Amino acid sequence: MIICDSHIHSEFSSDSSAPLDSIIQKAIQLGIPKICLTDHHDIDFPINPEDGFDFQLDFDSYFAAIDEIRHRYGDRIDVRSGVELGLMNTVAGKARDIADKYKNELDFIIGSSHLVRGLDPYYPAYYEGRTEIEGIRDYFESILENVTLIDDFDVYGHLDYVVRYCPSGEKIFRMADYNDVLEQIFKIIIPKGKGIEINTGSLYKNMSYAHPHMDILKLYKDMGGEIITVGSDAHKPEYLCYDFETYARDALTSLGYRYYCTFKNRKPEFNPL
Ligand code: HSO
Ligand code: ZN
Ligand code: ZN
Ligand code: ZN
Repeated sequence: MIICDSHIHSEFSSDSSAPLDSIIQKAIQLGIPKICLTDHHDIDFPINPEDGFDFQLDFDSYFAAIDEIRHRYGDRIDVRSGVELGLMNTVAGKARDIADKYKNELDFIIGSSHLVRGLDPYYPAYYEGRTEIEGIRDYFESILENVTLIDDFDVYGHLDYVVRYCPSGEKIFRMADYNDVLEQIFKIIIPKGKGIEINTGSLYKNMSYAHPHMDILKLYKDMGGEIITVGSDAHKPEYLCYDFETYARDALTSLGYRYYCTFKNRKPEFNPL
């Protein structure tokens, strides 16, 4: 059984209104002994007037709330504190500052791409003036730049997130179109000891597979990668551990993975699948 959800959002994220308490109560009800909270902090995020979300985390209030939760529920669940750090090639210094400043508080950092050169693939303008394949390729190329410049993350989040918002949907994705750039990404992150995640968030949205595509998970493994975390990307308690046993475990074991990781003090722990 997968006993930890390592990608969760609460009301400390702009795009969630789930009280921390409701998430922890749900986790206890599901019977998982540990959980890692990963609220959003997107460095240099341009506020979108459509929703007003700024994706800035108030770290001090967040850590204080986690402390309080640990006092309340610490005898029933191990609550870890993480962050989903939105990365771009222009924010290397700021990412380093955050990881340094909170080195005693942060158990885990997911590095994610929510923006490519300031553009959010969530909005259709991302594809203006180019094909979908070019837009997807640009997403992976920007990840390659990020992982070349930035070390302040433990796993890279939802590697093919861009596919989720593609106008023609997941059927546009063909591994052969991006194999070279994905290989370059893994050539950089694997020797650095960095992982990737399997993110089941797409499964309760509009996709038939979790992030990233099985071919990408396979490539990471074939190239020697061993660090995989499992997260639901839930922004509401009801999605905690979504499809972990019915999808994620089988997907990983079918590729030959025998362990998944959880993180404490920025160090991986290997748990049998
Ligand atoms: N970053 C969000 C998606 C989003 N982008 C909402 C803009 N608004 C995924 O957690
Ligand atoms: Zn979000
Ligand atoms: Zn994300
Ligand atoms: Zn997330």
